Parts: sequence; structure tokens; C-alpha cells
Amino acid sequence: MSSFSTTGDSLRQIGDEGFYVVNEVVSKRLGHIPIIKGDFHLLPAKVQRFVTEKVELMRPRGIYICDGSQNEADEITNKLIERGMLSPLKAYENNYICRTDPRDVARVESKTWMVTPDKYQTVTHTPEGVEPIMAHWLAPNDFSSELDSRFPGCMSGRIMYVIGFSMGPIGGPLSKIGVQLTDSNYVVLCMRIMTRMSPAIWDSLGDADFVRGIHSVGVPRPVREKVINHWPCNPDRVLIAHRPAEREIWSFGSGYGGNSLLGKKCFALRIASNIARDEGWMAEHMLIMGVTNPQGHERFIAAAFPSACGKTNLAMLEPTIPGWKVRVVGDDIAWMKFGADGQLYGINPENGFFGVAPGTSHKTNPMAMESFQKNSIFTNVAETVDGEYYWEGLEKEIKNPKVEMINWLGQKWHIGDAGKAAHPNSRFTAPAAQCPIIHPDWESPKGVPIDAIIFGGRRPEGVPLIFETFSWIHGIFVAACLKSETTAAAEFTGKSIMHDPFAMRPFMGYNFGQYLQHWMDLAKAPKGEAARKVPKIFHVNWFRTNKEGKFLWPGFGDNIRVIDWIIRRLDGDDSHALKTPIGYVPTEGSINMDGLDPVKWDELMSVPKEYWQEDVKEVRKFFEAQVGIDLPAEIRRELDEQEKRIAAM
Ligand code: GTP
Ligand code: SPV
Ligand code: MN
Repeated sequence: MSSFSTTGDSLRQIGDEGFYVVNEVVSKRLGHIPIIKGDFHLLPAKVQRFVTEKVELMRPRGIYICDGSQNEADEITNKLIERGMLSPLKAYENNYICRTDPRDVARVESKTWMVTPDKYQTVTHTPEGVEPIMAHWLAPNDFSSELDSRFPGCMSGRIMYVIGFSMGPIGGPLSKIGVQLTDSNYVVLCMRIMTRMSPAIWDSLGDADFVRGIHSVGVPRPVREKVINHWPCNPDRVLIAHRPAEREIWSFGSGYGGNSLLGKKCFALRIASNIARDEGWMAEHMLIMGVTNPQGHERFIAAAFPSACGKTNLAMLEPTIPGWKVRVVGDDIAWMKFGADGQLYGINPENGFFGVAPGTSHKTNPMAMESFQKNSIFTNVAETVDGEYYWEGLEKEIKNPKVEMINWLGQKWHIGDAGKAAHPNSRFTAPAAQCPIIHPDWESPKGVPIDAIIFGGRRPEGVPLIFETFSWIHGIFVAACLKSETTAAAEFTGKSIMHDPFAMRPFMGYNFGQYLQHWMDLAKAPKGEAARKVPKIFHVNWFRTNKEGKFLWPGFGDNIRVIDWIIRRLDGDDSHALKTPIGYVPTEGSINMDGLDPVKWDELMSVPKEYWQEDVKEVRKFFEAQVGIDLPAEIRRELDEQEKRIAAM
């Protein structure tokens, strides 16, 4: 039973924020806690219990039960404007800009943990002295003490928002419900865009369990340090911890992106991949796109690239060759499950786009630009005196190139000045439904049929524009070898090539060897179900460079030319693929280059023997160091075979 009960309505004003007490909750331990909005009694009993416990732990001065309505968003937005945390971008309708504390600008992989009783549920058996890079393990006891030193009283003087949300269409067979508690109202506004936040989720919860998210910026009142940019955070004390068995997320100290919008990476990838393994499906860092060819036939493709490597751009691609049509289902996360008919189906669990701003322009990604002309939030971009957003990549599109701006650090700035207008990981948060090419089936509860999976990364050297893997298992091997240049999406500085298997390194929710095994097992249908039609797996690289460091491939809208090749392969056209040791590459002339400036085919498509000999050695070391005995034998065999093929080149 809950130790709370509500008392009668009393419209007493509390604090200086213009909030009124609607009713109160009485805690045996804390006495009266005002409910500022919503009715506690309308929450399912298990949600009431969750809220109760956490109120007693974090001791907010009031509780605000969110309903996701426009009125609520307006109320919170106005409050944030008054306080100086948000300001309207006057050139658009209902668009706002926000600058963070410059110490809180990206995910913090080094402070992100999985808490499991057995270490090897989380990490692989790495040799003595080798730090696992896929998932970080925290022992339950250590977690308890980390928690005890952060959460008790962490919401003092602040309001705790209760956000009930659905990942995936409300009530859908692949959808899941979460409840996030947070003391950041900026997070409430972003979660409202990124997830489905509505009282309707309580009805759909039924007997099912929900994922618990506990988030605090970690700055109880009275504050001890000056709050920068009205953005409270506690960078020295950041902790993002997951208890997969309990389906629980604890996030402290950061208000940014994947650290604080708990529905996204924490739930939809790290926790969901655990649920997916238990229930026989997959939760992946993938876009989903529908591509219709000039003959009018549509195929759905999922693609996994590491953070800031082009998912949003590919998902919304505007084809440069005639007759093709692309429509977006999702731009970052895919939940996929094989149906009893043997077909893989995927949904986008999200409701919005949290996209990288720099590099986004009418030239590169017009459909993203159209998506955020209203009802969107921009974080760490620059603002012109005319009330427009600005970031690197908009130089040629800005109305007045001499216009005065405030850069992401709050300083006066003009194009050509030193430094950057926007932080490289600055982002737009926009409702997916506003995208002009959102797929009509993007909210289909059962998902769309996935026929191909693409992996890719930023590979300046050695890796051809496109290759097709030989089989499901070879595809899994190639995905396990995925590497990419580091980007600003996490805390890394400088450019180096890092391993990012399946584009999931920062989001891995359990032992990577078991994850590989899970992928392999998915190819086998349970008794009574149709044989599984596993998607073909491809690898792309939009980022190969010439000796001067210039991209060899124009990318963006021209990537449709590669998708065209992929789709012809799916359709069974065997005439245009050349077998190489790493997979099938296009024969010269088999990619439509009409209307393109000449492309250096050999430089773009070559599979250099020396490069791949080095690569296979490096991958072997990587597997030994990072996967060890957890590496499934079949994947080791793929490595051996690939090594032999390369040696015989
Ligand atoms: P996350 O949201 O972090 O998961 O990133 P993402 O994978 O969705 O990446 P996004 O599409 O936002 O692209 C990131 C950066 O890569 C942007 O600056 C883009 O301009 C750039 N980019 C995307 N596609 C291409 C491409 O085809 N060629 C080149 N050269 N750059 C690209
Ligand atoms: C990523 O880094 O892959 C993102 C942004 O999509 S965040 O949600 O901050 O993780
Ligand atoms: Mn992402």
C-alpha cells in the first residue's frame, strides 16, 4: 500500500513560480507534499508506489503530474522564458532556443553504467588489465553507495515532474511504457516531443510492468554554486546507471540529450535490448526508411551508423535521381521483431527527432529543415538578432551573412569570427509528425517489413562506398567489426578511428558476446512458425577521402544511388556485383552516376589488400581483447575465413 493519501483541494500558492497547490499527498515520513498539478489517485497503484518511494528519497517541494497537453507545455515554456532558460526564436512559430552550461553538452560514456549482480552479464571476459569498452559494469554495492551519495534530498526546493510515456504507438504490441521522474522542466518539454506523453498510457499499462526512470540535475536548493546560463547541472557528479533486471534507470547531474531524456538511449536501447533478449526481438541504434523505386515498389531498410554519422540524413534523404521516393519511419532507434510469417517488422519507438544541427541545411537535409520550422527546441546553436537559428553549414542560406549573432557560448559573433557559432553536438528537438516525408505507416503498431540492414561508419581510408555481406552470419561479423572516426556526440576529443560494433558501443545493455549470439539465434524460427527471412546485410561508407582529405563521394541526396544498387540486389539482380574478400562490391557502371560530377570510381570502390590485411589483424586483436571467450565460434570462423580470402587476393 502507498503511504500517501491526498487531501482536499486548496488553491494555495507556493513558491515564487506562480504554482498553486491542487491537492496534497501525505507521506508518513515527510508529511504534506503538495501536488501542483494532476491527480495522484488517477495513477495506477504501482506508479503511485514508485512516485511515493522516490519522493521520500529525493524530497522535492512539490509534485507535478504531466499530461502532455499543449496547455501544460505552454505553461512550462512561459515559466522557462521568465526564468531565462528558454527564449523564443521570433522568426518562427513556437520555436525556442536554449544554451546549456558549457560543461554539459553531450553524452558521457565514461560515467554510464550497467548494474548487474554478475559482472559478466554486462561485460565480456577481457584479459587481465584490459578495460572493456562495450558496456561499463558497476557492482550493486558500489552502485548503492554512489546512489546514496547523490539522490537523498537531491530535489530539495525543486518540483518533481512525473512523466508517463509510451515508446512506440500507445497500446501497440511492440510498444513499452515508462515513467520518468525529473526535476528539469526543459526535460519535460523535450520528452513531450520525443515520446508519446499522455494519460492514455495509464489505461494501456494494465498488468504490464513499466520502465522506471529517475532523473535529477543534481542541484538541490539552496544552490551552492552559481548556476550558469540558468542551466542547473552537476558535471563532477554525473552518473547514468541502469539496473536491467529491475528495468530501472538512475541519471544524475546532466540535463543534456541521451543523459536526461531517459526514453531514448537509456530505455529504448540499453534497457530495451535486455527486454528484447528476454522476449526474442531486437532494440537497435538504427533509422528506418521506406524507399520507393521508379516502378512504384516500396522496400523498408534499417541502417545503423554510430552517433553523428548520418542516420537522420539518410532517413530523410531527398533523392537526386528521378523517380525515387524516400519516406522516414524513424531516424535513430528501431525495435524489430520477426513475425510468425518469418518477416522482420520494425517500429520507431520515438515520437520526435533529436538531431545534430551543424551540417543540416536546405542543401543537405531539406526535410529535417522543414520539420523544425515550428514547435521545436534548439539547444546550443547560435541565434541571430533577427530571431533565427544559425549553425555551421548555413553560411550559404542565411538571409544576411553580416548579421550579428549570439553564439552558443552567449557571446556576440559574426560569420568569419574565431570560434564556432554552434557547439558541434548542438541539436534540434522536433516532432516527427512535422516531417513532410514522414511515412504514412510510421505509427503502425505492428511495424513495417524490413528487408535490408545497412551498417556504416566514418572510414576515411580503405573501405569501399558499399559492399554486400555474404550471409546473415557474415553480416553479423561485419557489424561486429564496425569502426568509425570519433564525433562530438560523446565526450571524445580529436579524431581517431574507434571500434563501434553495431553502432551500439555506447548503448550496449549486456554482454556483447551474448548480444552476437542473440542476433545469430534470431535467424532460427521457433517450432510452428514460418522459416525466417533474414534481411540482407550491407556496409556503406560515405566518408572515404582522397589524399587531400576531401570526401570522394558527394553523399546526402546522392546516397540514393547506393540505395538503388542495394534494392536491385534485394530484387535478385545478380549481374552487377563483384565478389571480393570482404563482400560483393558494385561492378563499374552499375551505380547510376547520371548528372554527377565525375567520381573517382577506383579510389571510391577499391579493396586494398594491404589495408585489409592490417585490418583483419587488428580485428583479431580487438576480438581477443574485447570479446575473448564470449565470441561465438561461428563469428571466429567468419574472421578466419575472411583472413584466408584476403591472403589469397
Ligand atoms: P545521432 O543523432 O548522433 O545518432 O547522429 P546521426 O547518425 O543521425 O547523424 P546525422 O544524420 O545527424 O549526421 C551527422 C553529421 O554527418 C552531420 O553534420 C551531417 O551533415 C553529416 N553527414 C550526414 N550524412 C552525410 C553524408 O552522406 N556525407 C557527408 N560527407 N556527411 C554527412
Ligand atoms: C546519439 O548520440 O547517438 C544521439 C544523441 O542520438 S543522444 O540522444 O544525446 O544520445
Ligand atoms: Mn543516435
